Amino acid sequence: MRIDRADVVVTSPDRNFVTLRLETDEGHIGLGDATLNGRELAVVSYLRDHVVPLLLGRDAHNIEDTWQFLYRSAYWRRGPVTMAAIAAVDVALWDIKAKAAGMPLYQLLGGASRTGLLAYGHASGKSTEELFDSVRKHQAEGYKAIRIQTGVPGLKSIYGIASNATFEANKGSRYDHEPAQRGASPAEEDWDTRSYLRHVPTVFEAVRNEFGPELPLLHDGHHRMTPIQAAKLGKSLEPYDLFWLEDCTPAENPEALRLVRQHTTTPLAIGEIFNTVWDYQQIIREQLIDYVRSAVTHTGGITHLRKVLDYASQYQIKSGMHGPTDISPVGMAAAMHLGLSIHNFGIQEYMKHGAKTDQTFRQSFTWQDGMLHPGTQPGLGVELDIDEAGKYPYQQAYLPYNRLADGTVHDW
Ligand code: GCO
Ligand code: MG
Repeated sequence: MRIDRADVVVTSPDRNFVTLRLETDEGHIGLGDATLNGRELAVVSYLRDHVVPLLLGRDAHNIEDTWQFLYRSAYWRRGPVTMAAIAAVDVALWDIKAKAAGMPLYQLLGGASRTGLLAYGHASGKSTEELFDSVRKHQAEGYKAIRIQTGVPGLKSIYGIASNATFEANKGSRYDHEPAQRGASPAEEDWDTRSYLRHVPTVFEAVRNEFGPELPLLHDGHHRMTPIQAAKLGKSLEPYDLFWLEDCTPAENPEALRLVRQHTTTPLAIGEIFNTVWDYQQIIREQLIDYVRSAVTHTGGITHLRKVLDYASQYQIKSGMHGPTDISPVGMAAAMHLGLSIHNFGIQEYMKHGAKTDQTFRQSFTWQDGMLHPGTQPGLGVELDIDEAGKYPYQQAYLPYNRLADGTVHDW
């Protein structure tokens, strides 16, 4: 079975998505997500200009060989652009193989290891009242695990908060449920770590008092702390029994986690901006984390992320795949098939896409009682409506960034 057509589809129903669509001489269509939030067109060019010409005529069945060929022949390895492009090819080929076999993809990955995937959603609020309200709304939607982000006294805006405005299917004017905003330049936000460190434990105390000890709670530090600050936060959150503390320090310095680990038993999750198994080598070997945050989309596809997760399984480290709305429905489906099949599944992040996105990408996953399931359609179970996609041209959009009170740019 040969690849005889490859198209890169850029569409912006509620936000920008980049999708690779492969077609074979036997008429099978495969989809792969290549969306790199805020830098989408770099991956489009990588695919269109450098990868698509190499795919035409290749045997669609040779997934591992195609992966190795694209990775090694480029010479310039790793990095988000390269790995998102390779991921899209990889996932599209898995989609094709599963369709050719007439099976849902998870069957080819070893079959189901569980009946469904526990998923967490994003509750947030500027005040405690707003936050409680948001937690309740998520519970009403079925969520059984919830990420908690709140405003910090003295700060005007903060990551993960305003996105709450569109939790109810795009009613607000925000750019889907995410911090990225359409526009010509990134929004500037303010930041103060000392206020944040003082405030967050009081929020978790209030949430535990209101919602009890059972509910799994998560929190995202979004790379903003120094190692000693992260250690302090992890320690101060111990009484509230977090499911995880995410991205407590910047991901570029894995050694920082040694110091954090020495001080706290709060479980740690990291990796949404990692791209390869080599980014994880040290932190898995030294058991510095508890959850792998990578998305299939940004980590070289199913072929490569499965290698990361197999390695992690030797150390009882579990998956916690990235699933904000900038992972397209195609990327989410890939995550669900992989999560259903592996033994060391932990939790899946799940934010609902907007209505236009759901119309553009027809999906067959199910969401019931706080659990996701990829469905039983052959392949990934996602179809891209090209006419619908054509209605929404690409729009420039940027993630925000932070400055401290004295004007210094800070980690975002
Ligand atoms: C998360 C993430 C996202 C990112 C976004 C960047 O944990 O879901 O931190 O909200 O900020 O995906 O593109
Ligand atoms: Mg995160």
